[in-house]
Amino acid sequence: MDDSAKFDTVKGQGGETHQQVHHSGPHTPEGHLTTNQGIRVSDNQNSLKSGARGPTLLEDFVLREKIFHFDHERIPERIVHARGSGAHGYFEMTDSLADITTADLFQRAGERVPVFVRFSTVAGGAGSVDTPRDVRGFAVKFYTKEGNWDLVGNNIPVFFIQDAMKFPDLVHAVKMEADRAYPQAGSAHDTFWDFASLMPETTHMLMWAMSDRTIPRSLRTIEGFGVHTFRFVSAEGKSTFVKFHWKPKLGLQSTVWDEALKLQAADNDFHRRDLYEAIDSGAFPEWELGVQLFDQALADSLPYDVLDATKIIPEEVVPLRIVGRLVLDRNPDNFFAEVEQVAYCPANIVLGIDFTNDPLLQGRLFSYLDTQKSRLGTANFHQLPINAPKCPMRNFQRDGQMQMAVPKGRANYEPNSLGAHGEEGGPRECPVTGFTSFAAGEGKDEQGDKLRVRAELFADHYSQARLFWKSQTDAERAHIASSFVFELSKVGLKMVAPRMVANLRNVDEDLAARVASGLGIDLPEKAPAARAPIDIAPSDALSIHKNMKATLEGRKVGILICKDTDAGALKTLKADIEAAGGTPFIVGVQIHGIPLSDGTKADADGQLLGSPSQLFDAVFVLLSEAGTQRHLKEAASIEWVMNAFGHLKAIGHTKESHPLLEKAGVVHDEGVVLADEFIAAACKRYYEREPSLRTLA
Ligand code: HDE
Repeated sequence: MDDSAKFDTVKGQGGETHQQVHHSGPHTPEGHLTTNQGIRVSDNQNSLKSGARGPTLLEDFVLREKIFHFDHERIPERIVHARGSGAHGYFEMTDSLADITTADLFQRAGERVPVFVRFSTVAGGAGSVDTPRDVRGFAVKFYTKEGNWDLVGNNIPVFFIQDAMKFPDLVHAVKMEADRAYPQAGSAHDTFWDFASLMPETTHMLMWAMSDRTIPRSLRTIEGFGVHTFRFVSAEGKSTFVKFHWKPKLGLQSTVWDEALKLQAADNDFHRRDLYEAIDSGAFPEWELGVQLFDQALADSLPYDVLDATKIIPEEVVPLRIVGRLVLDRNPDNFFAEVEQVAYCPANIVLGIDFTNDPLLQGRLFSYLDTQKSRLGTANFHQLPINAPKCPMRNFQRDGQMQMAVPKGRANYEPNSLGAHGEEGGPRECPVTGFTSFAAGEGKDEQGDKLRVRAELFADHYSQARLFWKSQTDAERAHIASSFVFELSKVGLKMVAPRMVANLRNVDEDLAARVASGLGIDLPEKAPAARAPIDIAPSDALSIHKNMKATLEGRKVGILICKDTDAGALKTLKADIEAAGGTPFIVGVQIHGIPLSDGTKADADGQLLGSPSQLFDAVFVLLSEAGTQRHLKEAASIEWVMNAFGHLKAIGHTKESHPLLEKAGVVHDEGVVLADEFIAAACKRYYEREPSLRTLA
């Protein structure tokens, strides 16, 4: 039904005017607007006044309530990971782990568990852009039949620091600087690199952060990692260590740095929109869940510590076992109620899963519950629909601000004998099915005197940074070295860049030399290493380029058309893109009624100025001869083509469009093709083009 409203100004009896509204919407009692007390509202346009031009009356409870509620709409944003997007979906077990864990969700292959997932950037505020260079959060709440399990991970398998004690320092250093309140949402500034260069344990994570992992093309093309080592516990009480990995069905795909920068101007909500539109169109994002399973003997045999969150276990050492899939198939109904109020907590675990002594994880077990109280204002935040478990929940906790539940009876303590007197005595603990913690402590140094120390192998800060570097392709190495140069070039404190390069010499001499030369500084002396790095065999899983998929599925193709674009060619191109699983997006100088070659008219999906080519995975220039002449004088069209080329994308074109490509500086290579080769070409990016386009370190 058309619910549109029309405003009219009408004269009252005394000659005064009223702003009146005529609704064509429903006039059923359910359709009536009310106050929060359920009082029907007669006029939602005008406040109550004493006379048409007289003072507004304090007694106007309708106005006061409306403004009062509005004044309190905001809640504190998350201290980190404030900018995020979320979706509902399900996790489906495909390979039972019943022999390894009693966790209910891992028992029966084929069974589904509802989930809510929130992706985020780390450093920026809630209103910041989606595409800065930053780690992405990947938090999953599983509403299992035996309680909620939150796997609160990131898209990088390691972390900057080893001990929770350093987290506030790390976050203060990376967020906008304390006195000037900039830069927003980026690590390329003094305080971050000052801290990082003084903390060699950050080096491994810095390698990942400077790689294209932190400038993903889409949230649908990132991996996710639980980061810490957790435990599975079997029915016999046996513990197996586990690391969790999410692998995207679409493969990995990142942008290039110049593209990420330009995306910040083109679309602040690039990732949020991409996720929403994919789900809305039925192209449901999907990941596989892989687990690395190992025992204490294997952990003891490794040259690094499995309790150290700055270390991975290469998949070549402990292979991934794929046990399930995650599908996101429903957008939130309300962003605030769901995405903003969802309260993840790594301490939310279920029977069959347990923690380890990772000192970073242990700190997180306190922090998340604590922060929710300050964000959501009450200890009863678990009652919000997005946070409440979908299985029975009962205990003797009572009262508190915003208590929504209405517990019945006298029994709010235990033990009690009220049940015996014909009253409801309330729930009781169950030693058989209740959560029991793994007795733990079987690893070296896992028990002993109270000490403020770190375990011995934590002191190796460089071996895995080196492993990461060695596992990259040449193109990826050039991006990593260039990112170090970009970020350190933004640092004003003179001692920081040499200190950082001195650390990098422990990772790889070539990397350090390239960064020093890119910065134009002398190679500093190598920093002393707390523990001499060792060589570890490279791992293909660490490279983005070795894990990309040549596909158009889930990708967007921009098609630039003009007044007399060939109608048949446009139709075929759109159909071919759709058949390959991609989304065509027509771009025109004007958006409505563009006359095509056969006299029919087309509408564009976006106007040229608002639809620069960084929004697309590949582009097609579908111009006529006359159209090309007009576009040669259109700066936005020249940039459209030039940036598509510079961002290493496939460019399809008509023969007639050729002069525009020339003017944009396009050099013909494998990715610059006519219509018949376009679909195959559009499935990938052309990284080999890059050295001829820009100076890389
Ligand atoms: Fe977090 N982290 N974190 N973190 N983190 C928060 O919790 C914290 C860490 C991660 O979408 C906060 O609800 C400490 C590692 C994600 O809502 C806060 C330490 C990893 C999210 C907090 C860490 C993460 C958060 C802020 C070191 C990857 C967003 C608001 C001891 C495994 C969740 C909130 C969402 C959010 C604390 C380290 C991931 C302040 C103290 C390691 C994905 O509680």
